[in-house]
Amino acid sequence: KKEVHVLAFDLGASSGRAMVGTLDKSAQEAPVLRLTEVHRFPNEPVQAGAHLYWDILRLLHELKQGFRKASEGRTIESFGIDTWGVDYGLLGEDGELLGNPYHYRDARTDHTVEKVHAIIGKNELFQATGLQPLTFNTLMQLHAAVEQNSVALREAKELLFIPDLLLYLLTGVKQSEYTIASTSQLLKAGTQEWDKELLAKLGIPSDILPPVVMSGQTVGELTEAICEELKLPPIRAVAVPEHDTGAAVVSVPVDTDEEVAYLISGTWSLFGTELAQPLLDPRVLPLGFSNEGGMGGTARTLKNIMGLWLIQECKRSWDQAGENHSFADLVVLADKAPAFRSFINPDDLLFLPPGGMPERIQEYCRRTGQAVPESIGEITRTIYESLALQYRLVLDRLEHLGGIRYPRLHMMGGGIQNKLLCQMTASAIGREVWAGPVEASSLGNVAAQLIALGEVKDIREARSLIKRSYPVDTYAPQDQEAWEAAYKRFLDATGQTLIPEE
Ligand code: ADP
Ligand code: LRH
Repeated sequence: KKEVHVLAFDLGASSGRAMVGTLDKSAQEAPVLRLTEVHRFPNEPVQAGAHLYWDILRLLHELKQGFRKASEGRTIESFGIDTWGVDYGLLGEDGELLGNPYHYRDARTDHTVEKVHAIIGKNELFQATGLQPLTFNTLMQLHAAVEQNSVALREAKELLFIPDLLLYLLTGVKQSEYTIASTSQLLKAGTQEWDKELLAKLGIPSDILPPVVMSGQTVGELTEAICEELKLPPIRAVAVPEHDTGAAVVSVPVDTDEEVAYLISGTWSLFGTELAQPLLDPRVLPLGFSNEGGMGGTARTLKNIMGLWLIQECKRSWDQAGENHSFADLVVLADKAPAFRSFINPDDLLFLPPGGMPERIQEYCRRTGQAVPESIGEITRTIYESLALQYRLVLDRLEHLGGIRYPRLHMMGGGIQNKLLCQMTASAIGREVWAGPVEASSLGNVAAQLIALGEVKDIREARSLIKRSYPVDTYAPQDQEAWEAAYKRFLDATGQTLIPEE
């Protein structure tokens, strides 16, 4: 066949999408990859009573529309699903879903980290799991469920992470793909083994955890009932890197052995590198880096930065107030606003939950004695500059840990459509930014399927293919003195230092 088509579902917070990846082998020199968006749909959480939930069955419905549209005029060889990390659904004895999965921004884990640390010390937990103690990790969610005496957890026979839950609803297969499992904080650091002793100490049942599967292999196919409903032939399901960030890291457009610094820019900004082994050095915990698992068993050593969530939430508030601006318009307004007036620490937990974001940003500036941004342009500029400067701090910390200097930064994901932020980042870090690809998670998802189908040899070859098919945009640093001065003011205003005091 000259063309091979696979289907990648990528469920981000800003939207879900069904993308057909086509490997075109007709080119004379070497094959190229094309992505075609066949379906995009909202993936909004739903507040019901006191809690925030996934709208999981609506998403199953949207995936079915994706299958239909993708199959118009082409044969789909396989499919794979990636989503954000940590969230899960519980199945009962009969394999039915026990209620709606919670969304990780739900408030029920607000005080769980301290409770967990009272049982297992901070350093011990980090050494065991390699992950930062983020309020929303599956471990924290499950401990909160234990404490709150959750009926669903008491009744649960199985736990499936969201992409595996959707895969189960489509194929009947129950598994846990490694990269998504690695976001849970339930695995022993750098391994594919559930840490049963640790879970027992926290009262979390480990017999509900399914077998861990490595990505890049076929794991099942669409059920007969779904094939009949959609009038489709059986399509095979591939375990792709089911964590969106894990999938994005597969598509870093570098096909040499050099160590790269990447920044996946979407709802979150994930800043880090890929290593053969997790970094469990005691210096790592205070610097904020986690070690998640990568395709092929690598360690994705990275830091979660609050990211474009801050903009999404401001936009939502302004839209509700009738001040409608597209993401592109917001960039224009920020560009016109005065530079370096006030800064926020984007990672302040004040900014984690949804709602009232412009006011919370103003409150932060007021509380830290800075000028309070008033207009939409001023607020967005504060966010973009603060993100760029936070990236600088995290890069400095990563280089401090590893004792190396990265020649450039690879920015990837939907956020690189914001050229102002790419430029600000290059200026803040004082070196080049190479931006691309935009649909990084979908490309990683597609690449893993092509590997499973035997069309692409390995990750290295997949990265070459992506590099060839999606050239990057480069940004050179500008106004270095002004950005250096701004960095010092940013650290002061946000009370941060290269090595934080405990
Ligand atoms: P997710 O993590 O939800 O998958 P994406 O990778 O799709 O996120 O990135 C979405 C973000 O990209 C939006 O929140 C927005 O800030 C940014 N973005 C998308 N399109 C544009 C644009 N045209 N101009 C500026 N920013 C954009
Ligand atoms: C990015 C992401 C990130 C997780 C967060 C919950 O979409 O998957 O890597 O930490 O969402």
